[in-house]
Amino acid sequence: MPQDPPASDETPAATTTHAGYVTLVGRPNAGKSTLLNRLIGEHLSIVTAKAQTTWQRVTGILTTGSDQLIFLDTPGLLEVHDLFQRAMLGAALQALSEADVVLLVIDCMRKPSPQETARIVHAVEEAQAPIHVALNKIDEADEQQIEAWERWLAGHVPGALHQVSAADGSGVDELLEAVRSALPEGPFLYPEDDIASDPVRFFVAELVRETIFEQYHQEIPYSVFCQVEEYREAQEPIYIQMNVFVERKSQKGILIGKKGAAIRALGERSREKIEHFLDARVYLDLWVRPLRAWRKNRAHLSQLGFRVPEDDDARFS
Ligand SMILES: Nc1nc2c(ncn2[C@@H]2O[C@H](COP(=O)(O)OP(=O)(O)OP(=O)(O)O)[C@@H](O)[C@H]2O)c(=O)[nH]1
Ligand SMILES: [Mg+2]
Repeated sequence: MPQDPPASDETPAATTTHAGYVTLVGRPNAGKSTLLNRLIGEHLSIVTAKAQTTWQRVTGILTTGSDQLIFLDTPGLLEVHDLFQRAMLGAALQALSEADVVLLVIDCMRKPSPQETARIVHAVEEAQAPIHVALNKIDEADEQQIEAWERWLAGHVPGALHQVSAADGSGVDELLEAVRSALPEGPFLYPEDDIASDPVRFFVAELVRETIFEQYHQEIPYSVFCQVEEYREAQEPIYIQMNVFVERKSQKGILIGKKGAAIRALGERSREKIEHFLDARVYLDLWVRPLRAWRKNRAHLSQLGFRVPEDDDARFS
């Protein structure tokens, strides 16, 4: 007759957990934010067809079983032409320095030209962590384009390659498994149910900025910064007053449009997105305010929450 195992007063061994920062870096428009959203399963980081959409780090957290992956979406690795772009590049390089795993995202549709690859080489040199490469947009790229990148990467980037489409999800599960297995051992850094660490105000302002990228053209999306001024949650609908800062007075007129039509459309579309995100009714009050040449002004940038690296730091030039 089988015997019961002897009773033991030893506590069962605790499960070993793995946790770490996975930093998504790459050129502007490579699909980093789309990939972050795909990995997390939520529209956390704003996505548009225009380059330089992401301006600050966005954290997305995925806890599965005994693993916690903290993804850091970053601004694109760009050529710097003003103080604000120094802050953007600084944010990307800072997140890169904090990585336990680097996830380099490549847009296969573009050629691996010297202009395209210079910043990537630089980032790879800075990286202190294992690198995984997501060759993105394979839903649209052809074999030749993918092979051109595979050849270039083989000579320049010491990391495993994964062909993915952040847009339709193909290859993303395999990529996730590979990144998971590269995580260091350690305790969870966030509660298991958390998917984000940024405040709700940040996401709300980002949704307005995303809509500005969709509805306006030329320099306008790049001249506008949104910041929540007031957020009254106890009210029904939730009252949100948002400052929409423009660089020049003349841009105020463009933003508002003929008889206010443009800003009304912006307000309506943004409100719909915010209501979907919060799952609550919202009254959105947009205030367009000039903040002269904020992209070039250290004090304004600091007031808006951006950190500009010091002038003498060659990595940011
Ligand atoms: N066809 C295709 N398009 C994609 C894919 N991933 C992203 N895109 C598109 O590429 C564009 C840029 O995507 P984003 O996710 O905003 O790119 P990003 O790297 O975050 O860009 P920045 O924030 O500007 O650095 C958008 O129009 C996306 O819809 C993909 O796998 N396939
Ligand atoms: Mg982005």
